[in-house]
Amino acid sequence: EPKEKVVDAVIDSEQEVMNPFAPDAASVASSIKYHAEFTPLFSPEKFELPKAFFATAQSVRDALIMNWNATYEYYNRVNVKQAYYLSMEFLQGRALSNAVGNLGLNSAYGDALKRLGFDLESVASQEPDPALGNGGLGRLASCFLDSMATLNYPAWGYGLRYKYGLFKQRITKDGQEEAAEDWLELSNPWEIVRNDVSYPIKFYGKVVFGSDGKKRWIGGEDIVAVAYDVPIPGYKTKTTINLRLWSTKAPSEDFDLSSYNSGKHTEAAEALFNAEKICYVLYPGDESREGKTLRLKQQYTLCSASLQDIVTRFETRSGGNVNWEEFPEKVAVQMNDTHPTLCIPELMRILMDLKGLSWEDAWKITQRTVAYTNHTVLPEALEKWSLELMEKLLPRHVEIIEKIDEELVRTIVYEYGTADHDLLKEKLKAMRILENVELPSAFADVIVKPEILPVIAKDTIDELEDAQTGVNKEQEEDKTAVEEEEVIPEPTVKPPGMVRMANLAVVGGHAVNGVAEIHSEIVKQDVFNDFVQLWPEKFQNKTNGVTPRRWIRFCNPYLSDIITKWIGTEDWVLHTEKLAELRKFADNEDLQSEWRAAKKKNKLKVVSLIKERTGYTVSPDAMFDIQIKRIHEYKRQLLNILGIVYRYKKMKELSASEREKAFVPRVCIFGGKAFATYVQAKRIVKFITDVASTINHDPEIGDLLKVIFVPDYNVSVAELLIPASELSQHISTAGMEASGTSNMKFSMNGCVLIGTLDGANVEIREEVGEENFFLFGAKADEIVKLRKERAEGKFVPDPTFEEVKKFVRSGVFGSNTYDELIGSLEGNEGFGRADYFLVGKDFPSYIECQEKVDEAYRDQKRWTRMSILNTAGSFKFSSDRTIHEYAKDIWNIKQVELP
Ligand code: B1N
Repeated sequence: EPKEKVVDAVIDSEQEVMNPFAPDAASVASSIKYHAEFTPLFSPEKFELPKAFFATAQSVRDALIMNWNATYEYYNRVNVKQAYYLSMEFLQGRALSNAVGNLGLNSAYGDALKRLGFDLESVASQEPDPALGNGGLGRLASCFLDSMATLNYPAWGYGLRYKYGLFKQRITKDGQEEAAEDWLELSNPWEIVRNDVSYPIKFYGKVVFGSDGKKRWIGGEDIVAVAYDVPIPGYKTKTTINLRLWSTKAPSEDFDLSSYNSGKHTEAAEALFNAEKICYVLYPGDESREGKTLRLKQQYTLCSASLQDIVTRFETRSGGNVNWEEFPEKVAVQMNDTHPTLCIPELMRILMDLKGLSWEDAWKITQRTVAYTNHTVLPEALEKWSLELMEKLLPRHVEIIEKIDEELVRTIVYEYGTADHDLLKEKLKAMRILENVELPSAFADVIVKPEILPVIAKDTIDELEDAQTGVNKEQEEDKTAVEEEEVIPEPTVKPPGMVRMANLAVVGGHAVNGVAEIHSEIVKQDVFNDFVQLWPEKFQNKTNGVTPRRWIRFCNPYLSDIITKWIGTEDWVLHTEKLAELRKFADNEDLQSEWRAAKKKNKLKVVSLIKERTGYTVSPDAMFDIQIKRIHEYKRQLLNILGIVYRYKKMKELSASEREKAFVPRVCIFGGKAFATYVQAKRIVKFITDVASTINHDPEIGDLLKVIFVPDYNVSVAELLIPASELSQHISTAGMEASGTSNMKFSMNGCVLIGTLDGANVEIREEVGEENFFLFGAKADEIVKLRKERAEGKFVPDPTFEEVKKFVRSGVFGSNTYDELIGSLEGNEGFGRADYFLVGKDFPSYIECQEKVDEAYRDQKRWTRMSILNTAGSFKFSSDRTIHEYAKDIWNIKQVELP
């Protein structure tokens, strides 16, 4: 540690301005003052917290730019193979503390700010939390960037610079309300606009033949994508990688000056708005036709701008002699879910139409370059685009997709032959990229004997139509019977042609991976089973991970100090397997009491947060029981809140002294946003807040039970809640949560999990030991059978479940009887599928499991041991491990340390 010089905080030499990040407090203070004065965003007369934040960030950014430049220059010089992570979402969270921590400048910045009359923590909390993502998928992308930089992997992220991030959530008496999240309002100190890095993006138009006989796409609408770079520092390394976010604008000539001068102001600016609106909001609602077009434009903008940039970099680094075959030796493109799947036809188009390669060569290169990560098996989340819409917006890409589909059909016919029609039909139905589209006529001549082609084609189309309209064979037969009697006219509407993005991603890439072992198995055995039979070698598992920097070291300094003290080194931040050394101290009384004290300090911070955000006062001595994630029926916040209601009912049945003996005091905390148009999810939010206001105001209950819904859950809130958690809930219907990543963060922070055998829970339980995990509920392989029984009315609900529903309906939580919510658990008329998520089925085992939780918590020694063993056993879930696996098994890139 450099000794501090006591100097007046003024800019006293040229040297300090030029070198504002020398790690001593004096020069840091000068640098902050310099930025407050010379790169101002506020007026000069006052120096208050917001200004302190921006000046501090600008000062840190100087260091990041220097390291960014050095990193980029070196990668250029040695022409390394680079990986590119394309994602529609990056959920970065605040950057200041993370950057200062990664650079190892905590004490320098802390001291410097003290001299200027501030403290680092309050300065850091001024930063808006950029929410360019919805949940786990976006946060995973951000954890990956941290690991790539930390491990010195030459890798970049590519995304979109949304003007408005995920909406701000307000909780009112009517439930959730959404407001725009204007995170750029005061400008973003971390981004660097690259005015020299921009690419044309086209939409609509038509395909023509050029004079060379090659196809060309003439766009009907032209916009420009401009690069904004966000430097991503690694921990204790000079390597600083890049998150390049695209922003869209109209070409400057598109402003119609003559319309403007003639008073038509809105018309004059129409083209500008049309281009800029592409990057206005993250995931705009896609119910309307407009919404859909916009989302597709966003996806294409990301793919086209990024690939143009990547191709340009490849050409530049190749010097005068470009050898396209080497492209996959220099470039790996990872598609974060199917959202960037247009990368496949876009790279094909660039290589063929612009670089003159043949289909065969372009296809080989594309396949070797791209890979696809699947993040969900929920059928409604598997992306499909209307062929008609896509044809209008991207005519050349649709030609390419049709050709890929045709080649796939050829492969399928070749593989399965034409002898077994049923098998062939089934395969075509499951595997084709195009849905509800006739078989390409071309393949008839090559593969299939002409006389049987029409048979296959017609039957296949019939089946596809059935699948689209959801009519199954038995219903079909029923209908025919009715038709014979009543002569109902044949429906004439043909189901619309669709492009199945996941099938395209599987066919066009060289690797497909799931995000936890159980999920990857479901992907192989179920969702993409037909493709596995063709190309088993493509399919892999890459269990997710989270960065231990943000998710332990920086968010939980109290626990970090204890870990470092007992392990004897801080190396665990980079080598999490060292956390396992804590195991041998799990029963040590000194460690145990330090461990509990740290938890208590973190809980006290949350007590203040809750007071500030909700007005409720909660006791730091109660167990903190937390469920924070997007609100979704499959995640079963409803199971949690019904469990709480049941607990409340039981409490009310006892006398005060019995109550205190029977129950461990709990603060049950929820956080999460519901998609704005997801009605059932919003009802769940409303129900939780109603239950909260009844219980929290019940004087008989007091500190024995409190229910808190923390509004506007985001990364910063998670950074406070997770370190304070003692029990956390990961209770999805088995088989539905691909992985989950907060489960990993909780476990790392010494929180014990209650959960089903789903996603990464399975592996967490294996690692921390089954006695340190509260397991309940049906298993993934039982779900289909259970749902069938449920639908056939064979399910006999447990009395506890009937009891809790009756209690809710009795009006304890206000006049509302929650007919839609409770009805959905029973499959009543108009309330949808009968308890599709099996809340009723799992309810008794959940309640029983929660009783075991209480019992374990009463014995604080046992509980603390479980807590320590969670941290100790969580080391596998560092995103460093995940990134090493991607680098080795999919990207084939090497770590490159800067000289
Ligand atoms: O991805 C996470 C997993 O840990 C979660 O289990 C999984 O639910 C999440 C469409 C998604 N899957 N799919 C999405 C996000 C945005 C969108 O527009 C789908 N998110 C997940 C990381 O692997």
